[in-house]
Amino acid sequence: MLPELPTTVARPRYDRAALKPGMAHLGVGAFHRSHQAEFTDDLLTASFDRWGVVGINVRPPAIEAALGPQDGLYTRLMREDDKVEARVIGSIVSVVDSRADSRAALEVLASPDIDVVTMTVTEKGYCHRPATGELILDHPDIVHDLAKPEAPGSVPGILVQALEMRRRSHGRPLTLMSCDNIPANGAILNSVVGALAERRDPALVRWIEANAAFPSSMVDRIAPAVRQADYDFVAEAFGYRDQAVVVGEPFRQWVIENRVAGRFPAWDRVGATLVDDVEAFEHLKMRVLNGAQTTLAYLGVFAGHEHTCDDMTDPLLVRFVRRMLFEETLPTLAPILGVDPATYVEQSLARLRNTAIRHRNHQIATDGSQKIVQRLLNPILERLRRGQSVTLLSVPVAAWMAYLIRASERFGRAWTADDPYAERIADIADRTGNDAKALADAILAIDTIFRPELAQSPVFRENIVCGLKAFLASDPTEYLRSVCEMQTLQLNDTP
Ligand code: CS2
Repeated sequence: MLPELPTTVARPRYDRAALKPGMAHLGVGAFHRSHQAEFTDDLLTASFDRWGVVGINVRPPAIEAALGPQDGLYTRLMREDDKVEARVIGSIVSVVDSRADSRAALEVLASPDIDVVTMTVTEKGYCHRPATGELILDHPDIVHDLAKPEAPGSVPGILVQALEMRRRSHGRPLTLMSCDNIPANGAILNSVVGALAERRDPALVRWIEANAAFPSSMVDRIAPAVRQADYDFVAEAFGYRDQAVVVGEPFRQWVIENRVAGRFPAWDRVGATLVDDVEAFEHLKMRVLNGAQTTLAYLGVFAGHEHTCDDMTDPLLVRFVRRMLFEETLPTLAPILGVDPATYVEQSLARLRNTAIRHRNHQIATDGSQKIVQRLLNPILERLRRGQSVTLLSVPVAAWMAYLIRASERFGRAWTADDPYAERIADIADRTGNDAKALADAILAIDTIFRPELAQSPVFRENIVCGLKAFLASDPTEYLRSVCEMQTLQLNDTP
């Protein structure tokens, strides 16, 4: 338990001892603790019910060590420039570490007390092909889970086994809700779970169809990896050590598809929005806010900046990103009643300027292969199909390639890149050297990321080659400046 709290730290205002587990969450990282767990804490305050969260980690970090001794409690700091607000969140009732052995996690997920499973397991946790959303059947974790379905290690494998256990023991329905930044995340989760279940038992497939729901959801709050300075801040400012502090910005948003099976928490009472179709919200968030973050991350690394908020002090980067969002991204978005896209862009850029949120460019650059499809490539493909320019949106795609190329041996290992495709692209770079055209050809041929229709577009290809040349040269600023200064963008005549 945390010690006596100073009055400056808000605490749960409900009877925590009476809180029972009603849902589970896979992937209790900084994001979950800053977002869904806080919404749930708000809900418990507004209308107490059996909605305690059991946190499960399938991958590192080990949460039992941090949250266990604190009885699931932790401090959530909300920061904006020099303002800080602290609050202890009480919605996580227990934590289970499932990294080495999934038995305890399966027991929780199969329990009749659990009505909802939410998850933030990152894009690659779904073991799907980013370009198409299909389960990768030869993914090593999936190969393992197909051979040993009762001792699964992957997220789809764990969920399928839990569903099978529910079917056999009590048959209660379950809502499984992805909160990851992938488009149609509910449909993707449904598809990877369904694909594994199909290989197991047709009766299980039918049971899942009748008893499980996979709503999509769009989640938003910037909550970077926690730094030592954050732990120290809590100790100095409030007088206690908390091993599970999280830091987030004031902004938060949660849009949930209204498709549930059984009991479901009324998060809409505390700020979440329930809608029939999440797609327009997902596209808005992933293409504008996440698209800007990814773009700034790569360009920021090349410019020698450390964090997003440092990128936002660089006039060239800001000019580029604003122009990209207004000219090429916004026209790809479907209108949303009550949302002005231009205001959304300005609000997103203002969020990225928050100097108290130390979001490292290298953190956002992580797993770029899993992020660029929804953030950049989908809007590019839509524009190409309509014969519209893609000059600006192609720049961060070339920057992502250059980021992985420059991490290769041949390019002097400028940094360590953390991406499932890092090795493959480093091999291409080691083999190919500095020939931008050959590099572009080899990388665009990776069809799990680039759909053939996109990879074969001469306009897109040409943009990528130009961008690669610039980003592999010592100073890409001239190139960025020239892109920013183009008066009118060329229209593509051939998609
Ligand atoms: C970021 C996201 O690391 C990343 O990929 O773009 O974590 C981003 O901060 C969140 O999606 C904001 O809601």
